[in-house]
Amino acid sequence: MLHWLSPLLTTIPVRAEQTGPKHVIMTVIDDLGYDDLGFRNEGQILTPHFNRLHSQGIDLSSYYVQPSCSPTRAAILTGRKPLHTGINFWLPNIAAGLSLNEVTLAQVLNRRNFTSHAVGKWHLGFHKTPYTPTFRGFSSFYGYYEGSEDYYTHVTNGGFDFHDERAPFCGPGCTQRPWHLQGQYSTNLFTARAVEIISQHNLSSRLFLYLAYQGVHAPRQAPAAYVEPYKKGIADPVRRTFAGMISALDEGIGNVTAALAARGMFADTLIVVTTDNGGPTTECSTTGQSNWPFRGSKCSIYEGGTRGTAFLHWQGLPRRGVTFTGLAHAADWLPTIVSAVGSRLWPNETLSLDGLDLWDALLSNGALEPQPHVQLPRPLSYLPTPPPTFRPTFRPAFRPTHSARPLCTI
Ligand SMILES: *[C@@H]1O[C@H](CO)[C@@H](O)[C@H](O)[C@H]1NC(C)=O
Ligand SMILES: *[C@@H]1O[C@H](CO)[C@@H](O)[C@H](O)[C@H]1NC(C)=O
Ligand SMILES: *[C@@H]1O[C@H](CO)[C@@H](O)[C@H](O)[C@H]1NC(C)=O
Ligand SMILES: CC(=O)N[C@H]1CO[C@H](CO)[C@@H](O)[C@@H]1O
Repeated sequence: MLHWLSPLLTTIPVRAEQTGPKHVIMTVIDDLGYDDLGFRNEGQILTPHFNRLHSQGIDLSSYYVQPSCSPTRAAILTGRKPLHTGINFWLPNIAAGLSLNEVTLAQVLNRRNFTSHAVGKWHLGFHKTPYTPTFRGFSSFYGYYEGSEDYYTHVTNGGFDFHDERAPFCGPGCTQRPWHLQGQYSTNLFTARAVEIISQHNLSSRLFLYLAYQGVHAPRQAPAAYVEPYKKGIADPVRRTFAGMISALDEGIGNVTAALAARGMFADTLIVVTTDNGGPTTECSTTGQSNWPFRGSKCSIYEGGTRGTAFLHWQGLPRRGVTFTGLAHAADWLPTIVSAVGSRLWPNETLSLDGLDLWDALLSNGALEPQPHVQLPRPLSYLPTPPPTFRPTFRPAFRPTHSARPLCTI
């Protein structure tokens, strides 16, 4: 796929009138409920690092997601809603994934001098190697292909699902299975990898890090040290362990921001934090989430399932510590981020988008309207669309060692 894009590498103009963030970190928290970070629940759960970014960033108070994970992840990465991606529900362990005709945010940013890495959960298909992250624009992947697993053994339904892929198009002969990491908590592992990516990033390109944490999806597991501070404050043992899972994530985001600062990248980085769906409470397997004040749960289309927590931080924001009350959806991130980094989409560069470019609306706190993604005025006649009959030439890298029966990994 690199071949048909290479003529573009030097031809994407930057919007001269605006200097946006240079790097982008998209942090996706799995199954985060609306009421689960400290700034929402009056400090019941201690999240100093999230709180600091939130208090100096922009809160999206009317932000919507799909009621389960794969559809939202597809929307974030393509700018398109389930009606168009065809990903309407979480993907069980079947021969399906995000269509190879879709163009991902990583692929879009790579044409604009970015190097993209993915860490954590994928859950957009793996039955054939070309559906896996390093074939979708990411130069590395460190995480799991399916929807959930044990945080320590990295086993789901009897199969070890942990892949360490350190090159683009990393198929057989390249993908590693890090068995030696069994026993280590995934929030620590994924944080360490994110910190490594930031520390090793060659600053002659821009960094896009898709950091899709496993936390706080079921199963309910947290190292004791993170749960300890809640012994007195939270009586319910379910919510207490859950709070520990959140605290681990908070420490992780603290480490990530510290790594950015150490590289001198923090001021130049747009950090987005989003859930993938509302917290599972009354439907699907709960880990201890709360969606207060909204009714409903993950797997329902009430606000509790679809109105998510999201905020963004960048030091260059003209207004910080504000709330954007306009409607926003996970599909808006792709055009919004392209705009934020000072670029525009070419005609036909992606399949037609559902998402809107919110960047000017966010910067003006709603004074300006969201825009359909603004295309460059001049069609690029030499930009081919992705070949519709792209045929994988690789054999699947990942052969599940367990049976192919559908997983309950909603
Ligand atoms: C954050 O960094 C500290 C110091 O390196 C480390 O001990 C801790 O485990 C890290 N936290 C996470 C969640 O990875
Ligand atoms: C960073 O990338 C540039 C351009 O590709 C290259 O010239 C340079 O050697 C790289 N630096 C390091 C430290 O790898
Ligand atoms: C990529 O960005 C770096 C740093 O901003 C710059 O030096 C380099 O020329 C850029 N490369 C391209 C191909 O735009
Ligand atoms: C394949 C495809 O979507 N082609 C479209 C590219 O954009 C032009 C307009 O710029 C449309 O007319 C084509 O249909």
